[in-house]
Amino acid sequence: MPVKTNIWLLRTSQVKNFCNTNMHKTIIVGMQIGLFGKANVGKSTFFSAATQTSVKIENFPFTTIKPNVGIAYVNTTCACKHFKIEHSNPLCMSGIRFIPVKLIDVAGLVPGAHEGKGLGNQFLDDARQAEVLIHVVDISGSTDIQGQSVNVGTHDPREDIKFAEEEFDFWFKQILEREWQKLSKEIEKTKIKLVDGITDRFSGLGVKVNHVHEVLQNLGLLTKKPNEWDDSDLTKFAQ
Ligand SMILES: Nc1nc2c(ncn2[C@@H]2O[C@H](COP(=O)(O)OP(=O)(O)OP(=O)(O)O)[C@@H](O)[C@H]2O)c(=O)[nH]1
Ligand SMILES: [Mg+2]
Repeated sequence: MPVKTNIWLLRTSQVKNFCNTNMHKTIIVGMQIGLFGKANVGKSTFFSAATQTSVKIENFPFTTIKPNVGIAYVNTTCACKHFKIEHSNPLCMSGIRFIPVKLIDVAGLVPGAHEGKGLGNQFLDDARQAEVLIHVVDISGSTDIQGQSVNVGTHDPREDIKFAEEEFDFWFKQILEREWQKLSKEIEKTKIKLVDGITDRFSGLGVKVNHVHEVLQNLGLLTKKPNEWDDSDLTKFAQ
């Protein structure tokens, strides 16, 4: 499952000039980053700023329904500085390397999304290929738990962090539950290792073998037969 983390994308006028050329269209994009969080907190605003594209932004929940996908550039010091060499890579400007990443801005969440509230959480499928998720939070507390505008500082943003992460876990658990019986039978029949069976089955979600191994080990589930897993095993694994 994707790693939950906070990262910041840097933007400069140089990137803007670069994006105005056609060069970026031929660039191979490595990492995919998903933007998720409560409805109406500024996901699309961040997406628009980071990708320099114009998307729909409004001050009410569920403005975004279909995902916005674009390219943003993370900047870092280029290796040419360290090795003191000259080169003509268009992604390097004066020793600053602009690394293209694919950014995916999905619809917002509200509590109970896994039960179909708001737009539900199926759209997290759109972000399933992301290796990193940026959780966008309205830290000013000016949107209530449903994403409606309220006075600044009247809502505790910690509640948003908690529920959105829980909804993400519910989403992953629902996928696990859907596939678990089939996976159990397959593992029983083919005698493949649990860690390999899970990794193969959920590779479409960006699941990596080392992540699966680490989680199973930490939970003491490495040797437990999948058909003996109970609901709490699935919940802990999803988290
Ligand atoms: N004050 C302030 N307003 C912001 C900021 N970022 C976004 N907004 C405003 O918040 C409102 C919602 O912004 P969006 O970017 O549409 O939010 P979203 O999370 O994509 O919303 P949904 O797609 O509906 O989930 C808009 O009125 C934005 O102008 C910010 O950093 N500060
Ligand atoms: Mg949006």
